[in-house]
Amino acid sequence: MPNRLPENPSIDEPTTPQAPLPPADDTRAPQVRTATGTDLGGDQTSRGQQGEFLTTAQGVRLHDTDHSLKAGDRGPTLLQDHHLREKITHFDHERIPERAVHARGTGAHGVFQAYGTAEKITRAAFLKKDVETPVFVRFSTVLGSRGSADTPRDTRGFAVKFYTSEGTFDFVGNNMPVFFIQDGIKFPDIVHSAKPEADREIPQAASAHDTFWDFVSLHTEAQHLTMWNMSDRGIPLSLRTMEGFGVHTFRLVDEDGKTCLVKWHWKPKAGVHSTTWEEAQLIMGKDADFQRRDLADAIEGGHFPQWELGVQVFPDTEDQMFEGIDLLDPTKLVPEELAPVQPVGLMTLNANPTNFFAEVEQVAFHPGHLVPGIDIVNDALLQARLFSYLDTQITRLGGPNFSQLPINRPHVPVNDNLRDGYGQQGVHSGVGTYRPNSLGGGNPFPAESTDGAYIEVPAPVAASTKVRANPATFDDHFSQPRMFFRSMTPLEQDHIVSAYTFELAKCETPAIRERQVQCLANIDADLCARVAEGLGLPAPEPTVQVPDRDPSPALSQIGGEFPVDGRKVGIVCDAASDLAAVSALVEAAKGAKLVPFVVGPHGGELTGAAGGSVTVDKTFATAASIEFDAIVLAGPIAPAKDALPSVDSRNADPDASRKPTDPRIALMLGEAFRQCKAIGGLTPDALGDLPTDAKGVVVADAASMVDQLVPLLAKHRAWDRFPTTGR
Ligand code: HDD
Repeated sequence: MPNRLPENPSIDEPTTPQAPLPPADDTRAPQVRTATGTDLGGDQTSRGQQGEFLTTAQGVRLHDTDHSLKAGDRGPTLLQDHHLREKITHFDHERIPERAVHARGTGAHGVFQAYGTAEKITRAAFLKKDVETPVFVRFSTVLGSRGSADTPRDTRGFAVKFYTSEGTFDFVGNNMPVFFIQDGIKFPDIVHSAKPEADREIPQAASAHDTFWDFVSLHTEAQHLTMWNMSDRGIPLSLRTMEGFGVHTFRLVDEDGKTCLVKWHWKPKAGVHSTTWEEAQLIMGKDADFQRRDLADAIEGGHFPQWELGVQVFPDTEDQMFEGIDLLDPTKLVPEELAPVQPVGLMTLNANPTNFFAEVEQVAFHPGHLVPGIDIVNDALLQARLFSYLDTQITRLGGPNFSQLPINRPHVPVNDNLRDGYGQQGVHSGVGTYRPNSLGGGNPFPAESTDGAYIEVPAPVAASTKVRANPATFDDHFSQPRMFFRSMTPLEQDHIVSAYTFELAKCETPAIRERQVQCLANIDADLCARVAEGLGLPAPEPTVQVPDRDPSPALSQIGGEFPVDGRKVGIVCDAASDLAAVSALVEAAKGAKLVPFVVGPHGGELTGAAGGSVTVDKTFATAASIEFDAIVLAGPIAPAKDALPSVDSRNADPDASRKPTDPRIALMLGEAFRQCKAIGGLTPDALGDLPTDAKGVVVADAASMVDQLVPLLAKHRAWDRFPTTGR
């Protein structure tokens, strides 16, 4: 938690006026600029909170904000109480419309440092060697409303605002490299189908319902992204463990005007990790803010999340095809085996928002916010997006001047002829608000390429006829979902089978289930047969000929070892545990950059029966398996007096008090075991009946426990605990 209190705070309400506290170290956003890019100086909260006294919005000091003005202390409230009306009226208007999609999200500030490797393909200044550019990132789910949980099965938004020296560049991507539709005109259709159903507005933040599967089974170009959603990519563990993709192909242009085509990738340094579906559902019940909290805690704890930005580069050919893949088709990816991702820079998130509404809620991204050196292609999905974002933001942010909001202000001088409108913050001087003019001395002047002007690449436009149609190269809807499924490990395939079976079993209309099973038959016979079996349906024959593509092992997220910075370890103990060993383990975990949490039977200080003491971070009542990447039992854990009796046979054991029979701890341990998390015991009997020879279970003393846990955490989970779990 950020330190929100002064040193040695009194528990009583302060009586002496004090200046407002500055933001905590991890919540210092970049400095506020005016609409013309001038640095306002000072702290970004300074305009919101100044001086030590409470005032009205007009700056008049207030004597009382706790009582409305009444005709006698038992009398009616007087209409003349302006402070009452100002306070309530402002409150009544505090909420703005949530985003039509991506309403649920969180954000952080950071910095992007370029390696210089992209200099040969783009003139973009922020990609030149060692240039550092401030960024603001917003991660989001797509379907849920603003107050929905963080961990539903869904695509995640991955939007990055680069405040570059040439103006703002927005990367508005997702954690999946493909999209549901090939043309933006279908966006309202996919969103209407996936959002809660129109009659009862259920289910919230879930695709497991009739209208979604009705649409994707009829509109088969959606099958590829649907496959990604049904895979582990649809349930990321943390925002820190997600990849990001620009989805569309973009055109880069170098200093000499030479162009190439690219696809953007963000690769998390922490690796790509997901929850299991059981875990995701537990999290939704126990901590709706799980990923928001995880990101903020990691930044506050100094475990700054990092992603490398990379590009797949393709020649800018006339047909814009690469290895038989149409680069204008956003439902297709290019396997990394065919075009490796080349790193061009590193992003580090290092500061939490100071004010969630001002920054995360009001930030406005737009895929058309481009800088010199980056241009677009004729992808019909992207072209519709170029219209949609500005349009929606005018409603959401109450008028056309939202680029003047602190979080949206460019970090370079702005000199436009845009004037007036709701929410105008600038006090523009002069009358020459048009071009050409002589009354303003001709200002502002158009810039040349040599002045850093953005000039569209003069790409040829094929002479053609007006049509509402897709090219024939967009027709194949099944070869890439097939490639994706066949690129997965057996474990990941199990997860996909379970996800389809779960989601389709939730559909109430049999014809929709059957139609989707037919789509699966076109993708892969084994996948189809297994899902059909789970649904109690026959597995149909394919109806279309689908070309086979080589599998792309890079699509699998199982395997590899990653840094363990910021991974969380719960250390469960009670007064009967060796608390000196617990303290030693806490220090050793911190030394390995892990985040230890002592879990004890009650809050405050825990004193050991044999001496020693530790501060409890979470209690048996509040801690849950989902909060930890690894759990260590210090043993012995006695049954809690207030806990429900366990059905576990160990209760009959006369030595039960020496084993972790507290039902809450038994539940936590059982879940962690099923979720293939690393589990440790500081003594041989600390784990009770848990099989200590199972994969990813270690018994070690405090001195060597961390050395044993780190390699397990580096692999994320001991997936080999259950050879094929189907979980
Ligand atoms: Fe979109 C928000 C990503 C297609 C219309 N989109 C939004 C956000 C992300 C994306 C990350 C949240 C930005 C934030 O945090 O504020 N959208 C994508 C990607 C797409 C995509 C990767 C396909 C490749 N979107 C897309 C289409 C349309 C939209 C085809 C409409 C034609 N998207 C919107 C929107 C949103 C939005 C309705 C809602 C809030 C906002 O824009 O500002 O305009």
